[in-house]
Amino acid sequence: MFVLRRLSVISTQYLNKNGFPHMRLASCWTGNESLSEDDPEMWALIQEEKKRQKSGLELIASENFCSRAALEALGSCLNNKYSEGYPGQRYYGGTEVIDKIELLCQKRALEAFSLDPEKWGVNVQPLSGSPANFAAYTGLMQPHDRIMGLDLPHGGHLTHGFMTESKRVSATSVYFESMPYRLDTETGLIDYDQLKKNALLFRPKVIIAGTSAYSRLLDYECFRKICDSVKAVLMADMAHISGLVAGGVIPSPFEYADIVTTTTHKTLRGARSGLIFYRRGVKGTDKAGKSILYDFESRINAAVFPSLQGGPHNHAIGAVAVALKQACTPEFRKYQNQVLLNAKALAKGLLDCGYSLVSGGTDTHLVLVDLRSKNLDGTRVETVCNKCNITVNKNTCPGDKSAMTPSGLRLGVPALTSRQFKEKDFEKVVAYINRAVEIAAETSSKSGPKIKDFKMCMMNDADISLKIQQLKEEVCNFALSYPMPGFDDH
Ligand code: DSN
Repeated sequence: MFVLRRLSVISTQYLNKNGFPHMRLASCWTGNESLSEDDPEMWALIQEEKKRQKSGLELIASENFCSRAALEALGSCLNNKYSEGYPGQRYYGGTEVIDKIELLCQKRALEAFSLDPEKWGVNVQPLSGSPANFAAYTGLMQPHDRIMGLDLPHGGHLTHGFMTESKRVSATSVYFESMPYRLDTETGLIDYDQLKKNALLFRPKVIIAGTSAYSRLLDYECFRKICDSVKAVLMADMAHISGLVAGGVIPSPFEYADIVTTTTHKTLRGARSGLIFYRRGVKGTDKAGKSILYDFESRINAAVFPSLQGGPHNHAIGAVAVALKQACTPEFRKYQNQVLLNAKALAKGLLDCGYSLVSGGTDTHLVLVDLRSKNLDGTRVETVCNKCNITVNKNTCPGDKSAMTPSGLRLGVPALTSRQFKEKDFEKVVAYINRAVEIAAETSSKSGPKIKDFKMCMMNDADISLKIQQLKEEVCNFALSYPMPGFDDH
């Protein structure tokens, strides 16, 4: 009776159509049923997504396939534990093991980037990249302090302060005063001279060296000099490239930055989470020869908890620790080398087919295709690609006016490299993309000016539908012939 009364008070979702509790709940729910038994609907959706991932070409630059080992930790009992606070100073009991896990994750994070624990510390609790960035800003600045980041339409990230003429879009621009820096539209490279001039006028407290759609290496030394000229903190957001940095195949921001943030699931190939690294220890000496210490540690930690977050996601922290161990292996370095080779092969293949790339090529894991020379836009090409099992994203290119129909297509190689793709395989990938672009061009020539017309034409024109179907089947067979990490084969 008690169970019945409690249930009727709590929610009618536990009652069947006659108003009685479901049999399982009325008896004793053990919670031990498998997903397929307990929730066949969700199980089927997960199978559907698995199939989509396996049978497609995943070219979203920020995505990757996490290892089986990290996924195991992610789906573990660590999910069950609250542990507000930090190792040794928690607000909950029963955190002895969680403390060990968080400390292990911290240790591995420092090792993965070859950092001396006397000079660097790390907070492993941010839930992802955007929360990590906002926590870092909150720790470093007071409301309305000034910040400079690469403008979103020029390859920056929302959290780097994006705002439009009429709207402060990102919370970074709402709570802080943001001034963007941009690319030189001729070269497609960051305009450091203009950044320097504007920084001298704007006097920001923080300058962000970070990107989400930029295919070239950042000049961290130059950022450092600019920061020093205005006494700004240099914060590197290495979310996209942190795997390449850990693999030692591109320059590291740690030599020059004060704070470094990252996600853990892009090139780094871990579970979805975020990290904030901060300098600690001795910063310098004062006139009397006394040591001046960095104060980032307490500010960053307080910003993450208790200022912005509650209980850490211990299952994610455990899974990130697994991925960080993997990031210290020779195989990981080899993987990151292959990422660079594949990106170069992709860029070359596209250039050979007559595509324009912003900045003309790549030094990293991604390329940004400018479709204006093909009289197309990213939205139309993304739509066709999606129908053909090629997953890409539309992206703004410098000079674009609309974010809804931008002229660029961002393509990244980390996920397919995790499926053992090599340069030769990317030649085929280019051929498939090129066919999708040709279908988009044909559809565009046959349809009206609106995206709605384009989509209607894709569906209703028999010739185009057939071409899409043929390409989809070929792509599907091609993709299925490669292994997929972390998946059971059923
Ligand atoms: N969503 C990520 C990206 O695609 O770059 C950044 O948050």
